[in-house]
Order: sequence, then structure tokens, then C-alpha cells
Amino acid sequence: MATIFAEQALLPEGWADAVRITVGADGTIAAVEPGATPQDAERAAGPVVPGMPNLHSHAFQRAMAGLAERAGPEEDSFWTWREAMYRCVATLQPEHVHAIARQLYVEMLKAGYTSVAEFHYLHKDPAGHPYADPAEMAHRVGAAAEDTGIGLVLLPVLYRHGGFGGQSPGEGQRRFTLTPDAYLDLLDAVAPHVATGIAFHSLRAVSGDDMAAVLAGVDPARPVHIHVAEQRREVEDCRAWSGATPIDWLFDHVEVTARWCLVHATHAGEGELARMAASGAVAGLCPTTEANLGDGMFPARRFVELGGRFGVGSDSHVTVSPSDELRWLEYGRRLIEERRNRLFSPTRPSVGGFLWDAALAGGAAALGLPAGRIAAGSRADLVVLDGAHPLLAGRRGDAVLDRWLFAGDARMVRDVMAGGVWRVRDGRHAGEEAAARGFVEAMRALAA
Ligand code: NGQ
Ligand code: ZN
Repeated sequence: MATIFAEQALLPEGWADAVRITVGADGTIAAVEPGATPQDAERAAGPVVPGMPNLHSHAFQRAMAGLAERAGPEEDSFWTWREAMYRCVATLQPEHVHAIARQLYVEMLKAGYTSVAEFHYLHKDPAGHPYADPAEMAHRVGAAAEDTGIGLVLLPVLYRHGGFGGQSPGEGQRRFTLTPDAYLDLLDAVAPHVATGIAFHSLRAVSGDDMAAVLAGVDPARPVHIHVAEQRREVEDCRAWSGATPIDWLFDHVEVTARWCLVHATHAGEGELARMAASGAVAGLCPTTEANLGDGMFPARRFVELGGRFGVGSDSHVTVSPSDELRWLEYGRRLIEERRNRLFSPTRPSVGGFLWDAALAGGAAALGLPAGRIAAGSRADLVVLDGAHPLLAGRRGDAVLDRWLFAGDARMVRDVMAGGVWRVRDGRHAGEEAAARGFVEAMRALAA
């Protein structure tokens, strides 16, 4: 049982002073008392906010982050990046995936992410055959989360086709493909070890029948994630195939509910935004990756007006920082609309405060975890910002979040508790040297 005393903490009902947070041995918050006395509690070294769920990650892509920034012979696009990504995938062995994910998860914790939904589709060996244990790669991702202490929700991905209308998968996709039966077996194999959800890669990679077969075979409470409408070409190809845009097609053919997370949804039009908002599905936004890949900007302001829910993910991990994702979500709107302060609510004029809270709620829903709240019964996921940081001097409440998100960086994150255990102390993770060594070794092996 740990007890923490915070001079100020962000609770579900807003900022509160002199908060005693009692953490149970099961890693959840047992009690929260505002207006308390410190007594024997450990004093937090700065303002305390809930840790952020990261709702979209392809861990292995950290290995190539920043290495696809050289112009090629043809016009570069999402699709040429994808070819580079397939070349990276072709070389990865299970031990590399473990090392890359472990280093990444340390970085996530240090930046303030306390849980992650891993959208996992690298299932098979380089020749495209299942490993002796078909869950080999999934277990490596699970081991990396275990090593670092980040809360993992593993989303094994069904990936079957190479494009709309059941096209054959290409060479670069052969490590990803499964039948719905093999997919359900994989889910069964990993479910005893780690929290799971369902994922369909995209409407390019699965058919309506594939989705129906999987959804009929799984616990209806688990989250369901899918990539959708990220690229204009994807929207056009879907129209050519079906006459509908991907988001409309999905809503027309599947019951999309509040347990769904629609990742990217970049090119959603007004009617699609309304359908998404009405369903309660979470928009899974990954602004730094979407910028890096030249996707476009999700109409987040309109979606918020419609009452839509969203969270953020670091996706390809060109950036590993929830504050950066949220800053770019807001900056994208400013750049397009040529106005300031785009994402807020009438009751929450602070952009930083609004974004942090909205992404906590959307992220927790997308992961299917009781998280993102400093409240009894919630996962004990806490971020202690550095109260000694000059930019935070004299700032209280939402001004702290505005400073952090718009003028600070991950160095403002001082201590991080995930699932009731301090994983980052004074900016250091206890496993960071070992994780870095493993990553360096993997990078050297892959470069050779
Ligand atoms: C992925 N990533 O599966 O890793 C995708 C690219 C695709 C992002 N969309 C590949 N950011 O969509 O086919
Ligand atoms: Zn993705």
C-alpha cells in the first residue's frame, strides 16, 4: 500500500489541492482524499495528473523511425514509406522485436504514457510461415511490456488481403496474414497471459465476412480497433470497389459501437463524423505519424462539437510523447483554420486541460481499461510533473497542462507510476540501461 500526497492533482471533477492518493496492492487506486494532510504519505515532487493510455502502437516501427526521411526516385508518399516499412519487417527476428519494444516502452513511460494498445500484425516468420509457436511474436511483445511495467492491451490483428475486394497479399505482407480461424486460435493462445482486444487491419486487408467470423467468436466486451480512411487514395479505392467511403461502408455493414476505435479516420466527412460521434466510437488520432506520412488532418474541432470521443497514439513512433501528439493535434487545426485555440469546451477554455482530459477518457475507452482517472477503482497510473521546473513555477491547475503541452517537453515528466508501481523516478527508468543495450545490439544486428 503506497500513499502519495500531492499539493495539486487532476481529479475527474477537476484540479484539487492537498490530495492523498492511496494505492492498493492490486495496482488500483484505493482512495482519493482532497483537502487532506500529508501525514506519513510520500510527497509528490510536483503536480500529479493521470498517465496517458497510448491507443495505437506498432512497436517494431520504432526501429525505422527517422530513417525514411530521404527523398526517393519517385514522389514520396505513404505508399512509398510502406514499401520501406515492409523492407524493415522482412529482417526482424523475435529477439529484435522484444528488444525494440522494450526500449520503446521505456521511452513511453518516461514521456507519460502508462498503458499501450499494441496493434500487432507481425505474426509469421520471414518466409511467411507460422512460428513453431504461432504466438511467438505476440509473446515477445508481452515480455517487453512485462520487463518495463507499462500496461499492455495486446490487439492481435487480422490481416488477410492485399487490397479492397479480397486482393491477394503481396510479398511484403506475407508475415502478417492469417485466416479468421488461425486468428481466433492466436487470441486464445495469448488471452491467458495479457489483456487483449480485437483488431482488423483495415478494410483493405479484411472482408466483411472475415470481420463477422471473428466478431461472432469473441467476448463482446473487448475493444475492437481498425485503421480507416487514413489516405485519400484509400478512400478513392474503397469508393471504386464499393461505391461508399470506408467509414460509411463500415457503419453500413458492421455494428460499430462505443467499444470500437477508428484509427486515423483522417478523411471523415460531415456525415461520417456524425455517425462516429453518435456511435460513441473513439477516433484514434496519431498526429505526429499522420504528419510524417502525409496523411492529412482529422477534422477534430468539428468532431468535438459533435460530441465525439478521441484519444492519441504514437503509432509509427517518430515521436514518443503524449504532449507532442496533443500539441500537434491542436496545431494542425490552427494551421488549417488560421486561428488560435481550436480544441476546448465551453466549460474548459484551457486547450491543454481539455486535450489531456479528453485523450485520457478516449484512450481508456479504446483500451477497455479502467484508467485515466485519479479515482478509487481506477488503475494507479500517475504522472508527477517536475514542480521544480522553471516553466511550472507559480502555475496552478490547467496552466500547468498548457505550459507542459505547449511550451514544455518530456523532461517535465519526473515520476511515473503504472499499475501501482513507480516505473520512472526522477526521470529514470530502472531498466533503461539494459533496454538501451538490447536495442543497440538489435540495431547493430539489423544494420549488418
Ligand atoms: C501499418 N501504419 O499497418 O503499420 C500502417 C501502414 C497500411 C499506419 N497507417 C500500412 N500508420 O496501412 O497498409
Ligand atoms: Zn497503425
